[in-house]
Amino acid sequence: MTNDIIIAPITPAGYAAIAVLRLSGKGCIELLARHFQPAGKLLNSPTHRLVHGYLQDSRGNDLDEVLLSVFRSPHSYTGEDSLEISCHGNPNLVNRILKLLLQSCRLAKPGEFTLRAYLNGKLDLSQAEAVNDLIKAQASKAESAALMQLKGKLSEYLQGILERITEVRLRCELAIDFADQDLPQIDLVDLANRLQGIISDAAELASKAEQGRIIREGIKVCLAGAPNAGKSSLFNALLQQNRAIVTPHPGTTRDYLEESISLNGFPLVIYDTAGLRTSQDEIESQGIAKSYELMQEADLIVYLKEATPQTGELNFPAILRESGLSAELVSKTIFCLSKADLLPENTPESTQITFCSTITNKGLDGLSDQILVRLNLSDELVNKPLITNSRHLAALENSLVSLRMALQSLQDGLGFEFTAFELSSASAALEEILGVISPDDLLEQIFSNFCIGK
Ligand SMILES: Nc1nc2c(ncn2[C@@H]2O[C@H](COP(=O)(O)OP(=O)(O)OP(=O)(O)O)[C@@H](O)[C@H]2O)c(=O)[nH]1
Ligand SMILES: [Mg+2]
Repeated sequence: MTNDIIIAPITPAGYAAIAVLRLSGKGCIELLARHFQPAGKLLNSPTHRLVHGYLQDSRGNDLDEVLLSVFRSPHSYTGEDSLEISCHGNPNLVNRILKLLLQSCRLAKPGEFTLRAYLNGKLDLSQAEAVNDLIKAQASKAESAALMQLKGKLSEYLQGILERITEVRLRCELAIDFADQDLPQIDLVDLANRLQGIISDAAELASKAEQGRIIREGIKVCLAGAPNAGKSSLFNALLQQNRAIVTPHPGTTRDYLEESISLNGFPLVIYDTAGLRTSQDEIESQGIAKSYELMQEADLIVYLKEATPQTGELNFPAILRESGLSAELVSKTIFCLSKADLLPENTPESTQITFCSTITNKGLDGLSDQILVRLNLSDELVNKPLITNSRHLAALENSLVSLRMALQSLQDGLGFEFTAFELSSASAALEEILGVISPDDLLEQIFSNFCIGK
């Protein structure tokens, strides 16, 4: 059933000043009025009003003094009649109210309020997904990206592309319909230019999707290097907290550590790992195997090479060789000379290796900047529509394939039927992002990741 009355607490469980329960579905206002004094005030309330009164149990005893927010269809989050009950934030009280009302309605499933908002046309699918992203965002840039999507900026941008595709398709269809009539020739160059423009805009959007993905999911940065290189010290410095054990004994860190920070508003997940060496110790060996797994999965590796007072002129090829990293790992690695405070004053810096010291803090800001630069994470990234979700990227890429085929068919003179067909496929793929038509199992998959009450 998609229009029965559902209820859920929408504030976290626990003691607080206020707790809020949300009810939605046709008849929910009348349902609550049966347990509310003064009932008439609620029944006659227009939309977007607060109604003060008392909730009563089935024997007419007062349960709590509450404030009801009334939303009448279609002016509500779900598009249906809805109510929010603000009661006192005692979890036992919340349970009693919930139990009472559950006699005449049912508990909402995760994301069910937002699913209804989508089904009632209040949000498109990408906006509905943004609601969940916003709730789960781990840093301000992730919040901005989600909010931008929730406000419909991505949808508007995609709608614009969809309109341009439709325009080209209609021209092709016109050419098909009037092929045997004496109409002015279709301007092929203009058509190809239009298509090329659409392709480059769609490709530009797709090219930022990797940054979008890591902003949404958290950017995995793995600190690696030989034992004693200073990984745990750097980990603590980035966290600004003494989280990891630091000792002069090589092999201190065995199990890896994982912590989240916000770097310039970008959500980073940093891993401190066991130092890389050949070890006979079973526990340490397992830790080292984990270090390699984490390096593989990371979006970026910071490889530390320890400086000593004897470090003379830097030999980058030798450091690279000594690291033993594969070419694949090297391509996502920042090499960093740690303990730079031990170097003689005038040691020249290198373009291939950043210097840092957790004793003097020299180079730490530079390293942070370099992390963002290497991942192409600029402040402007979240000021424009951004694809952050792999479902969206897959659909956009499918659309791009069809758009490129459409252009090819036009250039090869295969006939406007082919071009029009590819353009229809390109539109259908983009519409999947907005959820113009969405199969139930996709909706189930998306909304089951939401929390109850949203
Ligand atoms: N002079 C100097 N010493 C440092 C610096 N960073 C770390 N150290 C010292 O180097 C030693 C090893 O530091 P850790 O941070 O534990 O090194 P690690 O890479 O985590 O070592 P493992 O966990 O054993 O792999 C400690 O005695 C630290 O105090 C630095 O910037 N300058
Ligand atoms: Mg360590």
